[in-house]
Amino acid sequence: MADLAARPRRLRRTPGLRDLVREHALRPGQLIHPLFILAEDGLVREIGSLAGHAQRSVDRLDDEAATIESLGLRTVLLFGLPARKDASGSAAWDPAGPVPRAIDRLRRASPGLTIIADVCLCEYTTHGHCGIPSSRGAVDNDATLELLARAAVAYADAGADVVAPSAMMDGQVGAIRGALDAAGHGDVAILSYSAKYASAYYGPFREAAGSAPATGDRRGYQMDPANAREALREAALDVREGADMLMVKPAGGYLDVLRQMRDAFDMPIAAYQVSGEFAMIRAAAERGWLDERAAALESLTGIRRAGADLIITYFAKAAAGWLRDA
Ligand code: PB1
Repeated sequence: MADLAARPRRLRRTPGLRDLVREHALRPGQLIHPLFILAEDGLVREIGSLAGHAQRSVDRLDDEAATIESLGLRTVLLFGLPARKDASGSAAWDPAGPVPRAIDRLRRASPGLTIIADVCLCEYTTHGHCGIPSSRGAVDNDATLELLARAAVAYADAGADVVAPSAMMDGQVGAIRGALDAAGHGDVAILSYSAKYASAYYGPFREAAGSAPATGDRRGYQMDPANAREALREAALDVREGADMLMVKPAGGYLDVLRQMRDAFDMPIAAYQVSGEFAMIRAAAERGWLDERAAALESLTGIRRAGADLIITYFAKAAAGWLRDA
């Protein structure tokens, strides 16, 4: 045998040694499960592009909530699918809308769940943009702030623990913080989508939520995938405006950004493994090209290793089951 002082393979020799020195682990409690909430009653509609996920009516949430909790998941992220849309996205702040009603139902069915409500207009607008159009056709940043704040207050009024502004409007965190505090919701936290990129990986979500922009794209407000320094600037602004948690989205293609944000900020950082990231692994597995469990857990471990405290993922239920059975 060669006389080597260092043999890193000594600590890979057995499963026990590998477990002993493993540097990062996933916990179900760190995983956040997205839910799509229908305004209409009595429906569960499977989402073809997001296998295993469905659009659910409020009155069809109890069993899903029980399953989520039985798997050791503790947090859900709600997206509303209104019965009607308009140019201002007014269903977003309707107290009888899908998200406030879902918050109320989940609060009663599963009081132990942490409920995060996404705050954006794209699911609620006829044009599909995350804000309202200006006279010049771009999204009117400052006019949108007041509407986002109105929606956030509606979700806080319904009992949300956290609101998550995903519209990528400048000043959205400050506007929402101010509105929540003025409405007596100083204890409702803000998870800001700080570094949200104009990504090509959102397609399955847009199909699930009917939220694709009817014209143009989101490059006038979401970040350029080529930019990393800018993400730190966005995060610093969100911290200054009152964000309680930060986020990088998507995750897999942005682990460098996640690591830089982790190293720069001490607060909780979430990463969003988006619909396209999920669909890629799921589709390859369906074709027998990848082992879904191994590939999904490897992708989530990489996101955790890069610095995410919380991971929003469409694999949350599956991963919780795999981790339990590991
Ligand atoms: O899983 C996903 O693809 C998330 C998509 C994300 C939800 N917050 C948005 C992406 C987009 O359509 O631009 C919706 C924007 N508010």
